[in-house]
Amino acid sequence: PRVAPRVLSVQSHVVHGYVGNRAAVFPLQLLGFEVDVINSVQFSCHTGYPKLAGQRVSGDELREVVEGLSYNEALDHSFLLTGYIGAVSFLKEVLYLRQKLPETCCYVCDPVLGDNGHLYVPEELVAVYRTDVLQHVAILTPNQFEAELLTEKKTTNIQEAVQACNLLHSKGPKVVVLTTLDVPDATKGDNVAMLLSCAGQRKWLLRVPHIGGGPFTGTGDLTAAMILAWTHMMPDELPLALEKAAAVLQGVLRNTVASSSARIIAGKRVSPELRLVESKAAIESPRVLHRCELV
Ligand code: PLP
Ligand code: PXL
Repeated sequence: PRVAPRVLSVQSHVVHGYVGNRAAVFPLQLLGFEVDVINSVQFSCHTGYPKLAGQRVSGDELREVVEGLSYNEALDHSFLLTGYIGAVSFLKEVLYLRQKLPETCCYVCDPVLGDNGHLYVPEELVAVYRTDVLQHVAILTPNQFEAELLTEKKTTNIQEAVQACNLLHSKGPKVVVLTTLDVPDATKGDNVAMLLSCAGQRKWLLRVPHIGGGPFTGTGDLTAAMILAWTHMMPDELPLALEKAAAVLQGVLRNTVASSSARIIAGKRVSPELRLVESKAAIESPRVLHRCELV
């Protein structure tokens, strides 16, 4: 039997709902990955709910866990996956962890900084990603706003997005996926666009219909996990891997809006949680309805 690829996932834990590790771990396991899990926070719910409650893990506490894994010879993963990280001290310890993992370990980094022009981490994290993290990353999955922050350039059309990817490649990552590209020549109406870029190659644009009822939370985390999974399963067909990853998202979101809608909690609108468990089939066997095109 083939040995399952091993992923070390460092992300948020929420008790209720599906963001961070709660959005990434179950789908990766369904697809046959052995997932070890480090929780960077434990919150009751994601930050879009009216009350934020729970604990954050400090950089020192992360190091303690890493030293334990190292001593116990448990740092043998083929993938490191990181998502939302809220403090520079924690991000620096992630780099220490990276350095303790095998050199061949593929670092898949979702540089969670913000969305739609709005930062949701301290601003000093941006420079740390740019100068210290990118050089260690194999696969980078920024949304458009994160790519703009990392490149210090605005993106207003597909051509500028292509240039942003090339600039990001020059800092380390061999594969860059812009997980959102909200420019008119890419979306062409009410669609969601993504751009796949392998260093030195032509880019692929994927356009899928926008599914209303959101904005959803956890979609970026699920997207990064599915890009890890499908690029691993089809390394010679990366456009198809992106199509599969996007098809998972579309299947999950269709199931989500079919069975739930936004609620008002303590006067605040909260979008429905991703219906991951009910979407088992869509995760295992995504139906590709939309294909990439070369740009
Ligand atoms: N990712 C993909 C592939 C989508 O199709 C969608 C919505 O259609 C989203 C993410 C989430 O979009 P939003 O949360 O902005 O509504
Ligand atoms: O989906 C990113 C994310 C990660 N972790 C926590 C969050 C969110 C989004 O709201 O609240 C704790």
